[in-house]
Amino acid sequence: MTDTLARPAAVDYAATASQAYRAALAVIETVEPRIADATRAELADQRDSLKLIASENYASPAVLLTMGTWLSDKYAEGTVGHRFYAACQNIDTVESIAAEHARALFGADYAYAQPHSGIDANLVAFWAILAHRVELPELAELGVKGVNDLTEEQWETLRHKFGNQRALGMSLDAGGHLTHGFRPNISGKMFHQRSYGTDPKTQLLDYDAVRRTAHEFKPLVLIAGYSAYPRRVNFAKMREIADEVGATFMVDMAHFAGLVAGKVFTGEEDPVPYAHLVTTTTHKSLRGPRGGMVLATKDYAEDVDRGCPMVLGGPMGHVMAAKAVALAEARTPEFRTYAAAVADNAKTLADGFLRRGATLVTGGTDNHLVLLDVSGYGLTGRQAESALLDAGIVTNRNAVPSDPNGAWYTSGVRLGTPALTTRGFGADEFDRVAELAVNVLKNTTPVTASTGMPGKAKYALADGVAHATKAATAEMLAANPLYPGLEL
Ligand code: DSN
Repeated sequence: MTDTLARPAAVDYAATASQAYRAALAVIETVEPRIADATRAELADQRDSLKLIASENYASPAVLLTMGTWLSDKYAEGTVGHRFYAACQNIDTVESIAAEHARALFGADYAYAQPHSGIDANLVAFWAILAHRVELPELAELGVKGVNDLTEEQWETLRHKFGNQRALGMSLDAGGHLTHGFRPNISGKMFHQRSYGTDPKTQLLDYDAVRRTAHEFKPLVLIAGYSAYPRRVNFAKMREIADEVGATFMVDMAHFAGLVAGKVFTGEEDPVPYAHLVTTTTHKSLRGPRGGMVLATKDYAEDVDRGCPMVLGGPMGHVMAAKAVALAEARTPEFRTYAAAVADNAKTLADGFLRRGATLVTGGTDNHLVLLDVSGYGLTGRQAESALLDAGIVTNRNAVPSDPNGAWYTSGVRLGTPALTTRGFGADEFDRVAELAVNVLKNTTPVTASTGMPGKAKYALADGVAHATKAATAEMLAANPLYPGLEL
């Protein structure tokens, strides 16, 4: 593990964390031993697993320990200094420190640390945009102060406008995210959505095509950001397009927030100077606690602050505290080294696949993930995901552009480097991961099921491959322990 246990402080970090966890588990055990057991089992499983899920990571013991306190017990709906409950002074302190670190780390005008997840962060941003762009100007034009002052006729007009807002985001099969206006998420009901894909030949973002669609569709919101696009985005170009059509520019940087924080994405690849609003989760490449956050320009700050109680339940003081600790960690030189290694390792992983004849969407990567097109092995993404898992390699299936197998079976497998880089994996290990994964895929054959979906659901992995792969990964995992020195 790279840096999260190494502290030149007076305390022995690993030994103290071990004591803390042992004590916590002993206390939990007195009430519900099965929960203590499951907690221990999860650590053992994570230690033994080759985690290549691009959206997962390992938060430091400092971050994790921060979540286990009585800050959880306080209701604090509202914002710092303006709460709907009394006695919120310590939650005010915690939320202010989290926001202070976020503003400094990302160079943002405003930071809102309350969202409980990425979906929540996006909802806060969407409502902020609607409030900012639609409600207030429209109400002023109608000469009324609030929604309750509207006549039935005025309300009808406004209601239709609210129901017909347009959002333009990246298509799911190109790597976009459900919360960017797609039907299974509430954003698909709040907005009329159109998506921009990628160039059919290069599979890269085609800014001219985005521009053409934006001019034709005239969205209220232009959304950039992805969960399965293995490349960087030029946010200056996207902002230019948003400005041309009068759209608010929103970036969901959940996947690559750690690369922005670690200054791997700078200049036009850093969304913060270009977007009106930037949303993120805090637990992916940023390596914090599970949660979300919104960064905004001054213009949108007041609207973002309406997040709770507009769409969020009471803020979680213990998680905001952990966000503050994680953001403090992300401001260290060690985190920059980590972020650079995440991107370098992804390149090594991609090169390892390409050298062994695999097909990668866009032909490579320049962020933290690679998207492997497994159709060349005669497999669906689902078969490949399952075979890799049988061999101890944890990935997730993912659609590729214009995927003939749809979003359930898919033709792709997504792999990311943030988690294993935290464990200390470097170039040698990631090249070996590519070698092992290719070997598994080459030794997997699709099997036609007797009922339903022929050839899509079943697979067979050649004898001995799973065992040999697990043995090889076990060696790498043992050499790069998760939370070294942490003993329960
Ligand atoms: N679930 C996250 C991912 O895996 O990319 C995004 O929401």
